[in-house]
Amino acid sequence: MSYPLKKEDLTLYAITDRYWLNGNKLADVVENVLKNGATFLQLREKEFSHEEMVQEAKEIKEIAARYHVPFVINDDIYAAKEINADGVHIGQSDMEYQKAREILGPDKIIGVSAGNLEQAVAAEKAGADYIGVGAVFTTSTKLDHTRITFETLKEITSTVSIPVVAIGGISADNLTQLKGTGIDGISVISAIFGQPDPGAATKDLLHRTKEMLS
Ligand code: TZP
Ligand code: MG
Repeated sequence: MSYPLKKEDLTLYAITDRYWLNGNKLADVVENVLKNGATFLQLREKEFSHEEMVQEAKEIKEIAARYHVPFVINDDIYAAKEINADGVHIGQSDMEYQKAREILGPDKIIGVSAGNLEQAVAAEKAGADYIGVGAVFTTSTKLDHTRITFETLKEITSTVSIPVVAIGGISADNLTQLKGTGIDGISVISAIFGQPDPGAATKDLLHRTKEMLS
């Protein structure tokens, strides 16, 4: 993987979503979010063609590099390869992981989503650098999500040794409920990008997350 990835890099993992842009430019919002302390960045644009992804990712990559924040692309392994991103975040299937590793090589970050213990263990065994586990709360950002209990989350964090980030419906108001689950960080879309001031929201979340993790 490129860095190597440290658990602290995953403290506050921001995932983009242009749904919330409100006429603002993604690059500007991302810069504001990184300036205010997000520790990891994923470009997730489900509606983008490969070409659009490449174009947007090039600009975002430059910004992330300036803030020394690891930058991964959701799903589009070839876009990640093409722009030399720090890595990708993919679904949990073993095949997808193997393909991503083959294309990106040993030095890139590959994050994998896991919705249960079995998937988490499989992802670690395959070689994933971290896993995203959720949804820990209900969320309207991803309507087809399935919830995971805190019990299962704890089971996962105590079983795998790679870093674990929780995802799904996490907000400034509910994140303290994750205390003691053994996670290494939180991963959010709407709690940052859906806020009137994404920079201020980032700063506040970072503070609260550090407190929750301590
Ligand atoms: N995967 C599981 S829940 C989710 C994803 C991508 C959505 C997270 O978005 P939000 O707004 O932080 O709930
Ligand atoms: Mg996916």
